[in-house]
Parts: sequence; structure tokens; C-alpha cells
Amino acid sequence: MAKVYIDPITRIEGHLSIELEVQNGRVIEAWSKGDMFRGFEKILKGRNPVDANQITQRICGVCPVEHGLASSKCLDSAFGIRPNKNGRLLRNILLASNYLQSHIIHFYHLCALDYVDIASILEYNGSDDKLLSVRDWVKQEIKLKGGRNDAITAAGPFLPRYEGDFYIKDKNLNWAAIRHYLQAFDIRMKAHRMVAIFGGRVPHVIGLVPGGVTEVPTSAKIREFKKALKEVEKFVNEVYVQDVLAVAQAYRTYFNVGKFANFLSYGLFEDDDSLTNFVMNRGSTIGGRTVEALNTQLIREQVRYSRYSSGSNLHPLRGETEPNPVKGGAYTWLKAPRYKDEPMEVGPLARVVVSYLSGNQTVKSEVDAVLKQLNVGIDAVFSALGRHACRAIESKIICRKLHEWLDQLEVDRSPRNSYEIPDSSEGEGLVEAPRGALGHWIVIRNKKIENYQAVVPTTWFCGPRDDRGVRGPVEQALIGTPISDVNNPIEAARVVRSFDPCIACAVHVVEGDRRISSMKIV
Ligand code: NFE
Ligand code: MG
Repeated sequence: MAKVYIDPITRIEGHLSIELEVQNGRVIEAWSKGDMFRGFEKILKGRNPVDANQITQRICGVCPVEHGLASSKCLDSAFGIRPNKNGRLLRNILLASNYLQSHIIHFYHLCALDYVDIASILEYNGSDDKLLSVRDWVKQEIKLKGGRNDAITAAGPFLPRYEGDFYIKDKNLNWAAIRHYLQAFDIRMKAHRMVAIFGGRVPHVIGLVPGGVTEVPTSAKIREFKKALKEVEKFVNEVYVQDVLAVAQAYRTYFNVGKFANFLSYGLFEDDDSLTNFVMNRGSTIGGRTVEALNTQLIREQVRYSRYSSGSNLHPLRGETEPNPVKGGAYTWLKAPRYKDEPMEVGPLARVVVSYLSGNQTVKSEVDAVLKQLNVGIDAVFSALGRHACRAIESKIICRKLHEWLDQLEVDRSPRNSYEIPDSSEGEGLVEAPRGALGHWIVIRNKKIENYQAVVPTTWFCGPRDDRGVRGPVEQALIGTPISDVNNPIEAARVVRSFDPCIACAVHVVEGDRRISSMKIV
């Protein structure tokens, strides 16, 4: 039996380590560890409730729109208000734009190099300026490192590169993918710009507020948005979706790796003013066969193996966040969220499965087309590759919906309803963030925040064992993963990255007086 530590696991958002036991070439035991404390819940206590809107966006630089939206909806519910039609549409538009940049960064800049051979650039002999400049830069790096070819592992953004026979062999496919990797930077910038058009700025937007959105839609802004959308949509349909299919064809074994079958979705994009019909369905499934209606009363956070001394198995409205860095038996700063006492996967795969099983025709036709093209059944989707495929499918659907919402906007009409802060109240704000179900809960007393809890997607899937000792989704998905070389455990890294962990969202600041560095300003 070999112990394998991936610490830190890179090319994810934030700081996560994974500990594995490997026997006979397979993972037999796994622990997922978030190594930092977040503590936003404590920062928020005693503040004006509306502050949550800006402060929670600082939880993360990748999904601030989602935290801004969850806090807005949480305050809407506590204040007893709702957005008007323009407010709902602009919230969808902001969320959708941020999804596009998030899904694209995940596939190209965080995961692609698990499959694409960056070393192939050394043999590039074509005429593409951008590829030639990458080739020459990598050659220079290698020269600086004394001429060793493996110095490519130290070449900046391409780090880390596991050494072994793990990558796509076809040079042309590799070169095309590296070209797309570069192109994806520009496309993400355009998607970010789309967020800024109606959000005021990025990454932390100022336009999301209780009661709606502050930015009044004008014809000029809609035109500007449509122009950027056209380019992003072209990339999604002609490049991103095709690259995901190419990776799936080349790594078909990953339809059987990283399996999990409990899924939870809060519902993505309110598609009419009832606010109860979603583009991607709301619901849960335990086992992946039938869907049940969502009941958020059944959410609990358990902390037996988490570094918190406070009560366990609490609903977020009653949640506590008392750090205990030296708690015996605890191995992570993430709590273990449970739904009906079960660990649940959240994210693109959860949304697609819940929608598919709910008979959502838009999702079903996209998924069935992909399954047909890859010649696999629906069970193959419950896998590492399935997660990538579901992000691509979602991106395609999102681009189409954006056109509809832009055309439904009522030009020059305020997207914002007014509010008053009540003396006492409670609220719940549910959003599907790119990585999955995101919930904010608030208790207001004397017009101030008495309690605030955020249960984020990554906590759902990267969380530890629960009070009963049942492993979290990532831990379960890792078990059975084949590891061909314990010194280069790329297969496990592929499984973890397929979930798109964001530990920045899940945990945050180093506790107490510990300094990770100091500097002197002269
Ligand atoms: Ni920091 Fe986040 C998303 C949220 S993940 S990226 O998507 O919410 O826990
Ligand atoms: Mg929390």
C-alpha cells in the first residue's frame, strides 16, 4: 500500500490537498483537506444587512457575481421583496456572463493540460505567430534551466506537468489545443466585459442589490453586450464544445472514473416572473434515478472531522463558525454539508442530471446528441468526463438563453425595486453558481446581522467525512481511480479537477497571528 499526497493540488482555485492510499494500482482510501479558514461569517456579524451584498463577493474572485446574487436574494427574502422583470432578466444576464468566463477558465486554463501535451510545442513547425512565440519562450526556459527538456515542468503557467505517457499523442491536436488555450484568454476577457456592462465592474460587481440590479438597460448597452456575446458564442460552439468532445474521444476510460450518483440543484436561471421555473431544474436525486422536490429545511452542516468546535448537524440559519485549529481527529477547514443526511454532488453534472431526469427537453436534446456522438449511455455522464461535457453543454444553452433575455429587456426601465430593512427577519438566498448549489442564510435582529452563513458549492463536494463517518463526494469519487505511477498521480488530479474545486470559496484566511510572510516598506 502506498500513501500519496497531492499537496497542494494546483490548477484549481485556492488551496486544497488530497491524501490517498493506493493498493494494486487503485485508490482505496481518500481524504480531501481544505487547509485554510475562511471566517466571513464572523466578519458579517453585527453589520448592516446590506453590507453582505459587497462583503460576501470578496469570498472569491471567480464567482463574486454568484455571491452578490445569493446575498441579494437572501436579503430579498428577509425584506419580503422581489425583483421586477428587468431585475430578474439582468440578474440572469450577469450570472450567465460570469458562467461563461468560469467554465472556459476551468476547461482551458485549469484542466486542459491534464490531457494536452504542452511539450509538443517544442516540435511546432507551423506559421502561427502565437504558437511560435510560446515555442520560443519554452525553449528559452529550457536553456535557462541548463538545457534539460523536463525544464518545461518549470515553465510558468504550464506547471505542474506530470512526467509519463499520459497525454494526447497527435501533434496537430495538441497544437490546436494550445492555440485554443491562448485564444481562451481573450474570450474570457470578453465574457468578463459582458459582466461589467450591466454589473458596473468586475470581478466584484456593484450593480447587484436587494430588489434587483442598479444598471438601467439602454439600447447602446444591449448592442455592446450582443457584440461581445457573438464572439463568445462562436468560441463556445465551434471551439470549446469540440475540444471537450475530442478529449472525451481520446480518454474514454474516464467515463468510468470519478463516479458519484447523488445530486443536488437549486435551479439555474429563473425563466419567468413566478421565479419558480428554471432553465436548469431544481431538485435532488439520491442514486441518480428519480428526482425529488427541493426542501432546504433538510440541509445540515456537520463538523465532526472539521476544525470547528461549534455545534454539529445544524441548519445554516442556526449555523455556527467557531474555529478550533487543534481539534482532535479534524482534518479540514471545510464543513460537511448534508442533504437528507446524504453527501451530495453539486455543479454542472448535478444540474444536467436533475434536469435530464425531470424531463427538461432543452437539456435532454443537448445531452442525447452528445451521448449519441460519443456512443455512450446516460450512466457514462456520471463521471470525470461527464462533468466536463456538462459544462460545455451548459455553456451552449446559456449563450442561446442570453439572446432571449436581451430581447425581453424593457429598455430604459428601472430594474430595481425599493426596500426597507426590517427590525427582525430571516432570509434564504439560493443560486446555482458555476460550481453548484450556493446558499446564503441571514438572521436580522435590531436591523443588524445576527447570523450569516454561506454554504458554498465546493464545501458540498470537497467536504470531509460527516458525523456518521461517510466520505464526501470527492473522497468517494476518488476511490477506485487507477493510479499507474504513485509518483505521478495524474489520474487522481484529473478526478479532483473535474469537480472544479474553489477552495477560496470554501475556506479563506489563515487564522490567528500566524504570518505567512512579512515585508518592510521603506
Ligand atoms: Ni470561488 Fe464559487 C462557484 C461559489 S465555489 S468559485 O462557482 O459559490 O465553492
Ligand atoms: Mg459556511
